Amino acid sequence: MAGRRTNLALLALLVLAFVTGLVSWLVGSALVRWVVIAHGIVGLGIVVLAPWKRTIARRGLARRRPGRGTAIALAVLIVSSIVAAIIHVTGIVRSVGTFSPLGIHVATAVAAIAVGVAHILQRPVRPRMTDLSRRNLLRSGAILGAGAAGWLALAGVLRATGARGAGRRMTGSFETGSGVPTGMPVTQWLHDSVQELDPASWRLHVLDGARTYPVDELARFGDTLRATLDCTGGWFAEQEWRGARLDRLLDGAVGESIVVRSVTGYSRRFPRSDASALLLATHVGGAPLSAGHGAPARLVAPGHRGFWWVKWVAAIDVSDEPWWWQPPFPLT
Ligand code: HEM
Ligand code: HEM
Ligand SMILES: Nc1nc2c(c(=O)[nH]1)N[C@H]1C(S)=C(S)[C@@H](COP(=O)(O)O)O[C@H]1N2
Ligand SMILES: [Mo]
Repeated sequence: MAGRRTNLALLALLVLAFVTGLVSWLVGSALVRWVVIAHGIVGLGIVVLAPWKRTIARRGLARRRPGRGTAIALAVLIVSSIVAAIIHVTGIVRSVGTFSPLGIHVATAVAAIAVGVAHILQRPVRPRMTDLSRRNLLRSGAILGAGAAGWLALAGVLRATGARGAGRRMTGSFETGSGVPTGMPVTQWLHDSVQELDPASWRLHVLDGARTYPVDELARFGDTLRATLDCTGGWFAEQEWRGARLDRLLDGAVGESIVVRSVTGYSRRFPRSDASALLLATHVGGAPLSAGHGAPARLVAPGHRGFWWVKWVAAIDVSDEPWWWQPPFPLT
């Protein structure tokens, strides 16, 4: 049955799209380029299968039975997600009210995975050993090949038309306010709110408060770093940051990981050996940080997506837990 194989291929592509999408937020190194490209190819592979799935859906819809609503909801979510993704990629529309095409893409994709599980439970497909035949593997290769052709065609059209989307970073983010800190969006991960802290009374607590620093003392370290803040919301900015390197603040402290905690409770954990690459910034672009961007001090974590760049830092400690002993994404 061609329908069965199409459904199984869709399942594989959906899982791969979901995984590569999430991994593209977790990888900070240059490897992210390949993850993002793989994500695009897999996602467009789903579009390639659309004509076959349309036939299956039409046949299925003709037989009214329970599970129909789930199937239709899934179709609406997947189509919305892919349309939003392509709008994001072109850069033609950057916001729809308070939403961004990328935000809509990810939200509908996450919802589609949940509804997709229900759809598969209501319309089960039993895999067979022969699904892994040479012939079917070649067919899978052809789907990915068509997805790759689609990806190249889209990239070519963007370049030829000079669309904004052609000039994005390897993560897919758009340049916004490089060298102009006031031009950077103020972004919170989930529901933190901007903290207005009094720099005169604020203190950084290091190593369980064994060392405390007022903001001007941190600024006097004078360590500078050019680094790119790249938010998973789809924008990035390169700035000149100034403050104190963590290897200087943590000099002599022994442990597996460094925990950087915000006054809001938001925190991230890094390998102890990363200290010299991390900066606790008090200044950006030659001026003190604004409240929105994390004053009196915020972390600068080159090679990590924005959600690692803890704002309104309260404390920096070392711990015996390994750095990966934390949720992959912040939970607040
Ligand atoms: C892009 C994701 C998918 C969308 C948008 C989608 C949508 C639909 C729709 C609209 C129908 C017809 C409604 C009905 O049967 O009542 C349907 C039927 C069906 N779907 Fe999906 N589906 C998707 C993925 C999958 C996957 C991954 C599987 C299984 C691995 C699957 C298995 C089936 C089966 C077995 C039917 C019934 C076909 C028939 O009875 O003729 N679908 N799907
Ligand atoms: C059902 C799952 C998903 C599908 C079918 C899907 C599909 C797509 C498609 C077709 C594109 C356009 C690719 C291109 O032309 O370059 C895209 C882009 C993108 N998706 Fe997804 N996606 C899914 C889930 C996710 C998730 C869970 C995330 C993040 C957590 C994500 C993040 C992104 C990003 C950042 C882009 C822009 C990449 C670029 O700039 O090329 N996606 N997605
Ligand atoms: N305390 C705290 N720090 C945080 C966040 C947050 O929600 N709370 N959001 C992070 C995210 S997702 C990003 S992209 C950057 C954004 O920095 P900006 O607002 O200075 O542009 O801050 C990070 N630091
Ligand atoms: Mo972010």
